[in-house]
Amino acid sequence: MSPFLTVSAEVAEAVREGLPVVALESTIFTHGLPRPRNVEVAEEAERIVRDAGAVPATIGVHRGRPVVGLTMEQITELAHDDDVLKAGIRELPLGAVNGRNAGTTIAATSQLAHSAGISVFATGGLGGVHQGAETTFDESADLVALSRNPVVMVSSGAKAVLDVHATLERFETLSVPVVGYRTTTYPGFYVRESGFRIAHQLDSPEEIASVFAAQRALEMTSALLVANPVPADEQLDPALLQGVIEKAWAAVEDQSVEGQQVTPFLLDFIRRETGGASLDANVALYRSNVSLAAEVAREISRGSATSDVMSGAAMTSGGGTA
Ligand code: PSU
Ligand code: MN
Repeated sequence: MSPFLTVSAEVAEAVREGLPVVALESTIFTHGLPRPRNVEVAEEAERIVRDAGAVPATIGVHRGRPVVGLTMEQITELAHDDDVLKAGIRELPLGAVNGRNAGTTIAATSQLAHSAGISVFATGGLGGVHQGAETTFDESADLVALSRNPVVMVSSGAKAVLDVHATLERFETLSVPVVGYRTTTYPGFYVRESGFRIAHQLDSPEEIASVFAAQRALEMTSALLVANPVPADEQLDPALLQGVIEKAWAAVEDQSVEGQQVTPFLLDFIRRETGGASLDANVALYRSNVSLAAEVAREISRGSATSDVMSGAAMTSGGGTA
């Protein structure tokens, strides 16, 4: 075991045996959701994965050390730590000196998941290009990380506060495939539709697993982004959302919020402005993403078991031409 990365025994064994594993991030509960709902959601996400027959791997930094497969105790500690940091990839090595707890962003989580051999990851909404990025240069490190870490990434689109059009353009530049799950409209995080179309639709966990297998066989380093809209009856009122987002950005300007604080500030502002309705939508879409991710992980696991059998068969028949 490395002193700089811990992989829990359960996760390490599941990966070794090719069992289905789903990675879960921690910034969503350290910075994205308020207490006490944050711990409940983190716990529920693990339960959804287990009930679907897969192994959850919640990823975060515990007392300076990146951990793949946090225990419930460690999750609770991070969720209640008033001084918890937000760790993108570049913050990960600093734990070796500061010894602090940190929630890992999608960028950092995807990197750690891939290092641990996990190929499916569920989250709420992706980071991306911020409004006004042409002058602030504020683009989430999630973008580059998703071009480098081959995982199936299930989300409900880019977070509503972002410049979604620019974010989709970046995914194209970075050669990151984006597919809609049973839709050709890119989802809008709290709402089902962002107003932007995507070219490709997949309709089942089997199809997602097949595309991912092809992507790996073609030696692509990027993630496969599966965009899964929030369930229809749980979306936020789209008319309400637009006005609130504008107010949220005005507040960022007014209060000179910068850097890593921007995203958590916006999410919290919207939660207060919508009287908690955005939080309910966020939790609902997260549940639905976790459950789809677990199905995809099972499919990938089944597929790799079958291909092992098939290549074994090909070998015993002398790699015959039949
Ligand atoms: N999705 C959510 N809530 C969150 C986030 C995503 O539903 O809190 C977090 C993710 O960890 C994502 C991060 O990686 O916000 C993006 O932050 P930034 O824009 O600073 O890169
Ligand atoms: Mn940023």
